[in-house]
Amino acid sequence: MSAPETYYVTTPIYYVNDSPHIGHAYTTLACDVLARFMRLDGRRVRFLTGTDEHGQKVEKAAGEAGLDPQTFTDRVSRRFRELLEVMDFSADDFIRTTEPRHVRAVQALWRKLVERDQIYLGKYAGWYSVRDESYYAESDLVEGRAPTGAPVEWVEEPSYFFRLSAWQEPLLEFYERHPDFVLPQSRYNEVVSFVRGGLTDLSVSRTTFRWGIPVPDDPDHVIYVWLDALTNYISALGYPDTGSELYRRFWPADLHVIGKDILRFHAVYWPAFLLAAGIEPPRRVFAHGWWTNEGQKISKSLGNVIDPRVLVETYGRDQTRYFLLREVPFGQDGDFRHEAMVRRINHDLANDYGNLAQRVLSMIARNCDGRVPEPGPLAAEDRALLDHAHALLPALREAIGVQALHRALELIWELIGAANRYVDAQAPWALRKSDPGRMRTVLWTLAETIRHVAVLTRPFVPAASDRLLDQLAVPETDRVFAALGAGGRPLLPGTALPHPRGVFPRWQQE
Ligand code: ME8
Repeated sequence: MSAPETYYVTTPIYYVNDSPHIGHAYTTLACDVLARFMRLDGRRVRFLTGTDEHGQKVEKAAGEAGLDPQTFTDRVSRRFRELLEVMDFSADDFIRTTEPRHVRAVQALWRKLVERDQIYLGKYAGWYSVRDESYYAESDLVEGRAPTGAPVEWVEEPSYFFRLSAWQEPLLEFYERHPDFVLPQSRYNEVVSFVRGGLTDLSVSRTTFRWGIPVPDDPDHVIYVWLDALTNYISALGYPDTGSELYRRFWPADLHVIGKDILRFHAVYWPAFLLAAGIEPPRRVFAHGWWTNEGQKISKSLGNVIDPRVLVETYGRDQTRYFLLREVPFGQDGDFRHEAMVRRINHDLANDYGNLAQRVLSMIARNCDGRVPEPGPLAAEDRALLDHAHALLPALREAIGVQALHRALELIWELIGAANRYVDAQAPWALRKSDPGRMRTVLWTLAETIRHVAVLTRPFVPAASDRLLDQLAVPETDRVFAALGAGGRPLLPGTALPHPRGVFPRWQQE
């Protein structure tokens, strides 16, 4: 047998100056669904997340909390790690930029860049925003502020520079050869036009604060936080040990998922650093949109930050996961609204999906002695529904391949809709007396369809899907995509089923 295909997916590493909120949960959720999907599809997956702990912003936040930076970052980083459990995230590794493995990797990358004459010592004079951890040209400023609205300060200091300007042409060629390097397409266009506009060398060290990784052989300087942070994607694979098993297997990454705010760093600087160091760039960067809260920008100062923990306590974990990925096409901005959440919970989950399963399983419990019924010959309608179920996986692979997570859910719900129409049309309850053999065929067809749905919803709503698969007595080893489709492992007639219980409660106003 050939080795399984691999899949390496990463989240941004989150700043520890803030506690985790809906935006962080959203990015990691998308990666979690992709990672789970690929694992179920038989791929060997590496799913990385972590925290970005250096820089002036974190140094400042620690000072405000009256703590030294290491104690402060230990504390906040833990909250991001806890988020994994809160949201049922299946990350394989959690990297912190204060870990020795990361510091070693960043310094090695720096040395490699120096060795290849990609870094030189110069003088930096210009505008810097601590909030954005970013430098701005005079021409970037809008009414004396960064284009993001962040305040900027004039900075003059000796600095090392990365020869970014030399990478304009190679980057443009790279984008041309990889037209899906950045998705959505509109973001790709933004990146290309930014690079076409010209690149200037990038200041990659600072002397005005200490909380960072020292420049090798010149410890007055610390390494620019973005060069430090981006390197996490390879330090977690063991870089500079490029012969390590992890590195060989998983680099280049299949996908970096990020918010649109940090596109330039991932789609311009990062591939430039890598090309300059002779390392292959990642295969894709997907930039998703931003969430607002009931129409308002989410910000600490407005006091409207949404804590994922509260969402999970209020609405349920699978419900929150479903809502975030279904409500908004992945890549576009979204607005969090309580009403929309309740509608999704009650319509999509409780009515469409939950009721379908509950109705079918209760009929089987009552009329088939609580066992998987034995089907007779299949009618055209039965075949049509099963064909639809069998065709779903290839359609999902296509949607997931371009990170169209909302589309994947739509496709699954199209099958759920077809199954609901089929129950109504076949009316198995009416067949109980008139044609019990036909009733058994209909119920078997439905149970098989629900099995497909439950396996395919596992990446999105893992706990509820598994409760449903428990009720269908599907063994753990069969809860994978290889068990689906025409050549799969259908439900075995006669298998005893546990007593059915609803898996998606309705949301009730207290
Ligand atoms: O930028 N809606 O970290 P960060 C959707 N450390 N997503 C949101 C969001 C919102 N309202 N707010 C934040 C950093 N995000 C760097 C990254 S990577 C090498 C270094 C998400 O803590 C979104 O994914 O500011 C965004 O890119 C990320 O949080 C920013 O996290």
